[in-house]
Amino acid sequence: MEGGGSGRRVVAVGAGLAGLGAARRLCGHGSLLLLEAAGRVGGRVCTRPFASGLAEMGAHWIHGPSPGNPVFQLATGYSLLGPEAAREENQQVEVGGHPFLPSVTYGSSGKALSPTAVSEARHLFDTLLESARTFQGTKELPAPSVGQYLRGEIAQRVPALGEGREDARRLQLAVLAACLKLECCISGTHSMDLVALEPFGEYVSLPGLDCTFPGGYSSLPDCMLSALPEGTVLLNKAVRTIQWKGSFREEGDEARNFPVRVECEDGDAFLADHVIVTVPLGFLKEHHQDFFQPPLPQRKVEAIRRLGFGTNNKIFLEFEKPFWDPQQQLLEVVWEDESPLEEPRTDLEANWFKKLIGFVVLQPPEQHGHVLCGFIAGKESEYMETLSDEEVLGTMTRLLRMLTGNPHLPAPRSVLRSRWHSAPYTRGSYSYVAVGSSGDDIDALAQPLPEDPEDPRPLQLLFAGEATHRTFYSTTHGALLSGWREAERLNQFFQAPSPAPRL
Ligand code: 6YU
Repeated sequence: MEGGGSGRRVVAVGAGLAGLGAARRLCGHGSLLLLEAAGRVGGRVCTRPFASGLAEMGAHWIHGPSPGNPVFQLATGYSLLGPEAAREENQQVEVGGHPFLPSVTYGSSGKALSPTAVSEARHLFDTLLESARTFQGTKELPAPSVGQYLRGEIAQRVPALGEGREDARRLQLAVLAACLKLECCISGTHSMDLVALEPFGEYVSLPGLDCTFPGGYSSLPDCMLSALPEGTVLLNKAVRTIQWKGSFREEGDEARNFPVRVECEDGDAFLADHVIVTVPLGFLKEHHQDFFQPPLPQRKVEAIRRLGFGTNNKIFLEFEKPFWDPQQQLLEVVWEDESPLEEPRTDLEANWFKKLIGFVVLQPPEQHGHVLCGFIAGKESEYMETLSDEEVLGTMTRLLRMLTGNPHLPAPRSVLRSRWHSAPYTRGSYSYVAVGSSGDDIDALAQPLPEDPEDPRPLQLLFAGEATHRTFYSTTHGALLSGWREAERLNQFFQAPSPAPRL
């Protein structure tokens, strides 16, 4: 191999957007191998055929498709986006992470709710949520978590809700409870009471009207894979352990020794100078003690433990015919007897489906058929993963019959759902900054090892993945940027003049 870093061996673990992005930027420097546990690339970007179209089991939208978003730029470069996404007006829209979709809100009593009442409560929620983003650097916080802060603010406003009318007030509270569930899906958490208030504003929303990939989100990792030299990625190669700070020699080559040895579950082993670890935080939480030998330093372990990693799943339902109006793109659900000021129900078996926030209508129907995509977060979502397809389909049918007030509503033709919590190499959906953690933990997670800058064998372990990006965590663009960041770190190291040998 030619160029800086010549002869250096780099192994990346995980072929999601972080791993693929890193690999692309490292091409041409030394030898590079990307090891992926699954039989496909993309990780939490995963498109599957469903009905007459496609279903996104993981990432759905490009959040903030605008020139500052590298996923948007890359997808545009590969011509993967539709004409709408390319329109400049759409790239300038500020949606603050909540794109507007024409919607109908079903109440649990089987009637569509008044749009005015719903939007009044939503407007209040959005205002409070905006204020929850203003506490960065504040020492005296009104509450430790976003959920507690929001509920405190809502409690203060109860007398004014619904202009003093009891039934109107109840409805406002019920819509606010539904808003909290939506926020759980967005943050990928069981409860907003788990999400830290002080750093909440550190997450950055980019401008742009969220868009999807007409040919599926997986078209992006597939293009990224094609751009790599053949043989760079090894699929079905789950890594069992990463030994670092070692001195490993290859048979027949006594002259060289490598500080890192990556051992796979199938017994294969690879020696390397540098390993970029991009496995999800959920996997690290479960396996870090045995995955790294010697174990990670305490600061890194604390960051892994403290940062949050929750579950957000999707339930796709295919219908013979739509029961919704053609212009409706979002069917929301409000449980009219709920309030954010009351303790949530804990009996998962009886109540899991009440955490579902509603359904996005997949567009356009000519491509997808008549498909709804439901979103559900938290422990209820993890419970849903334990049920059979028949049980989920049966529960969804009963729920929709209740919401529409139509006991004869035909059952969906088929169902498909994600199960991110059970996925052994993911163990959840995405990261959030949990109570007790902060953006400093994200930086600590991203810190390469060994920590000592004077170590003669630096950058043995580098860390990328969405959970290592301080302002774009939980997104595809955060993942991609983190991969580029670590590749750049190595490229700079390769280009730097070698230090004089220490005497
Ligand atoms: C986005 C969106 N989106 C919905 C759902 C999910 C996610 N995201 P990867 O996991 O991809 O790769 C790691 C690889 O490592 C993987 O292939 C493993 O198999 C492999 N591996 C693990 N262990 C291994 C081992 N031992 N050996 C070898 N290999 C191993 N993001 O931009 N738009 O609409 C959504 C959504 C259901 C599950 C999403 C979305 C998140 C992204 O999918 C995710 O961040 C990246 O794909 C991760 O890439 P990676 O490379 O890091 O890991 C204030 C505040 C709020 C904060 N949140 C607001 C933003 C909301 C996020 N949006 C979510 C919404 C949806 C619907």
